[in-house]
Amino acid sequence: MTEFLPLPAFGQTPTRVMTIAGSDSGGGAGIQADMRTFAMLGVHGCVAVTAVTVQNSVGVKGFHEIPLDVVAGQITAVVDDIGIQAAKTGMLASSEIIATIAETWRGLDTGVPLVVDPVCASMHGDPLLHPSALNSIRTELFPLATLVTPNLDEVRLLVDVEVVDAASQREAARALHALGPQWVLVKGGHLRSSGASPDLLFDGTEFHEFDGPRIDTGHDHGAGDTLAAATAAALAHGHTVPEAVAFGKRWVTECLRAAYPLGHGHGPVNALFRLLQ
Ligand code: PXL
Repeated sequence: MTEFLPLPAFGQTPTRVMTIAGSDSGGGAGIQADMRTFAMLGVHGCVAVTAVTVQNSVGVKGFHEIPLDVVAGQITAVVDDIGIQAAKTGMLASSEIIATIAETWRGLDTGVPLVVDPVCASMHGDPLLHPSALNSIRTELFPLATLVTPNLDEVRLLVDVEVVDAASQREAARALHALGPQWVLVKGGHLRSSGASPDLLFDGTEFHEFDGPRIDTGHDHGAGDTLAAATAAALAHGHTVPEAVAFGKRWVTECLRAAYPLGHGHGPVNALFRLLQ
């Protein structure tokens, strides 16, 4: 990968991006993954923590939700003072937290792009969202989103479409777009039958296809977070959604190539690939 985002000059305030997401004690996914990608791309990452997970490479043992006023307060404090050029959401845990974020975001009226990664479960299948909160993702958050980035499991939960081929991927994109986001990215990385990783982007009119190699690694913890974070960083720099998605996909592909084992379970994608020998 040769082209990255422009870096700030020495001592110059960088572009700012906020992640509204959960903490992963294992350091592989969640806000830790987002901040790593932001740092490696030369943007200043700000954080609104929604929940603290207790997890390692083997699984998520539980999580603690952050009080609603603290979730809202983090977002407002950052936007009011530091200012951001884009934001993304990850693990949101509950319908109350989602409603709080939606209300806060609407009130701030930042006008900046919002990427919603509708995280429902960890790669181990451990829940990161109460099932009752699915509807809040659909009704509260999707209408505010510039881009939503579900994987195929999340597609099934959100719109009850089983994506098995290009036609059902288009059907899923249409159903998701009807929920109100400006753009939908149906990620094909979990299409196990395919040797490729075809992602489909849709704005309600036109389909854009993004082909990339499927990187066969057992270590892909944090891949979805990293894609959404890199895409948000590119949007913050003023790229169009198709350009930003193309960039995010190239970025996560390189992070997947450099993924490493950690602990006894699944290791994380590696946003530090540019530093490696
Ligand atoms: O990769 C999805 C994800 C997001 N956020 C947190 C997580 C995970 C997966 O485990 O733990 C906090």
